[in-house]
Amino acid sequence: MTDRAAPASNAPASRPEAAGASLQHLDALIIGAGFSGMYQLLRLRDHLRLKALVVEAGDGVGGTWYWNRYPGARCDSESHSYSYYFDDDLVREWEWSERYPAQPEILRYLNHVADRYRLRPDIRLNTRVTAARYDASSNRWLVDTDAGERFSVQFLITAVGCLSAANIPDIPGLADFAGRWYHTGEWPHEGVDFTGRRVGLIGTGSTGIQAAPVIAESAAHLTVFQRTANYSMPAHNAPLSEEFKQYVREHVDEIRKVMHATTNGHPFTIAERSALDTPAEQRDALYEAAWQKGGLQFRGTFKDLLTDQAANDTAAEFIKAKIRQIVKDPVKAAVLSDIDHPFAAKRPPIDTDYFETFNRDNVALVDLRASPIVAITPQGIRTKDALHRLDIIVFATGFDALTGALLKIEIEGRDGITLRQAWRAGPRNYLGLQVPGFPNLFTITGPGSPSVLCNLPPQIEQHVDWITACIRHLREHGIARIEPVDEAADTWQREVDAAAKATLLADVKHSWYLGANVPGKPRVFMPYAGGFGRYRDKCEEVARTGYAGFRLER
Ligand code: N01
Repeated sequence: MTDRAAPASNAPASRPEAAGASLQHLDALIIGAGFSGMYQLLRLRDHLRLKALVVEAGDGVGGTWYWNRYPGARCDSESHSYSYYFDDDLVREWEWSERYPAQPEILRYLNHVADRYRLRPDIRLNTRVTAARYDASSNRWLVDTDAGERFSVQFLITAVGCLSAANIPDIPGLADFAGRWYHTGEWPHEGVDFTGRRVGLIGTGSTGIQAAPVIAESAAHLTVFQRTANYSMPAHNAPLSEEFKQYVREHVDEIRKVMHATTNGHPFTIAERSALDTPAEQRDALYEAAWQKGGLQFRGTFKDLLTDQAANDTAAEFIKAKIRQIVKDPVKAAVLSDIDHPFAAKRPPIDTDYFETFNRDNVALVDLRASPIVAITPQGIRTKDALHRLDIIVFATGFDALTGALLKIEIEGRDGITLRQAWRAGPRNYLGLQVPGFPNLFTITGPGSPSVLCNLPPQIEQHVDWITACIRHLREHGIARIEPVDEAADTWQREVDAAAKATLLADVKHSWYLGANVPGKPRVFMPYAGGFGRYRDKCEEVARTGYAGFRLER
């Protein structure tokens, strides 16, 4: 199937000249031109023939991959699965060069998609949505942008990404720092030259672990500030062989089916065997094989790694032993392997020479648990025990995940209730797709959906397809408004909680899955941990039964 026969653009052709310009009427407005916004545009415009527009703050498409240009930025999902699968021709014609695609290649891919499906005329760049208010009398959303434009739309769809609102810690003295500082998620497009510089890197999540080895290569000196030690497995990234590329071209349907059925939307399954029922020697051999293979597949070695602490301990001990083996300095090795959470209960990073980097003469490690940051001074970072002199500080401190980007927009629903007020105690919605009190607002990969626990492109496609089918249903049945009922949202919230509690994920108190990385954020486990396959089934059942749990009004 191909979507190439797109109609000509049907959105307002150009930006009205002045602020305060007249209201522009559309069927749907989509916020964000990343993986989700672009696919949603394609579906609404070319399949439902709606008048739809994407509004995007950046000056290019790509979303998260437009902004995250930090050194070493690379996807942890394998390239052949970090792709759209809605069009077999697209899968077959695009050739990824490496097992894990680097940021520039992903951005090229997304630009290719924008061109191939002629999406650009219906994407308004350099424009940020600032506010959206639901007007009950007209059943329209009134959407304001920072360019002074106002849109009136029936459907408002957020495609703002789960990890797009940068979390910059409020450390006293940052404004006085004499050097330069950057957050990895808002990286300068011209790059940063570390040559001859003393660099401080705060954060050892997936991003910090990718960035450290690359920064260390060009910087005069790198100090890694670690608050929480982390597991990481080697990526074993490499160019893709011609045989593998051919395999992908010939197995598109099979790969898609595996991704749709598995817990995390990856193209590999979780083994049926239990870690505890496997003799220790055999177990270690299986871990070793998974370590040599590399990547997130390590999680799939045994079925009980995320549900049984004792099973998890076997994987944790294996990885900690690897860290101690790789890192030569016993003090650094002890700090790096002093990990206090179960393996994969926080998002496990994968790396290229992360632990090896600490064997370099120009790399130091600061244990912030032992010596916390007190302040940033003009000269650098002062911890309880020392002043670390720096020219550049890199914040690899993550994101206000899942809710941050949504709450940056002033969204006001029915009866004047804002999303911020509705979510004061944490996000509450139905299926991660719709919020009670906010009719005709859809949140692609919102909290309450598998989202960040999943390889994102398949989860995005599933959400976009569901939203598209839902809007088609509304139109075909003369329904003007859809909104979840409170009971459905409450029941779903309980399911999200129960799914998390059935795993070890909910026990990690310092996890951003719980909002713990952002001071003052409600501590609520946000993504749905029941598995992508189960979640898909649930969404399909809801649609099949005439959108049970939603109120549909003419
Ligand atoms: O962010 P993180 P990330 N003082 O929140 C530390 C995706 N991603 O950008 O654990 C000192 O995981 C914080 O410490 P702690 C992927 O889903 C995808 O690395 O909170 N330290 C932690 O070490 C990933 O999971 C790809 O105690 C502070 C680090 O900063 C997600 O993005 C590639 C601090 C933040 O780690 C987020 O990863 C890269 C403070 N005040 C990332 N505040 C792909 O492949 C925070 N930290 C698609």
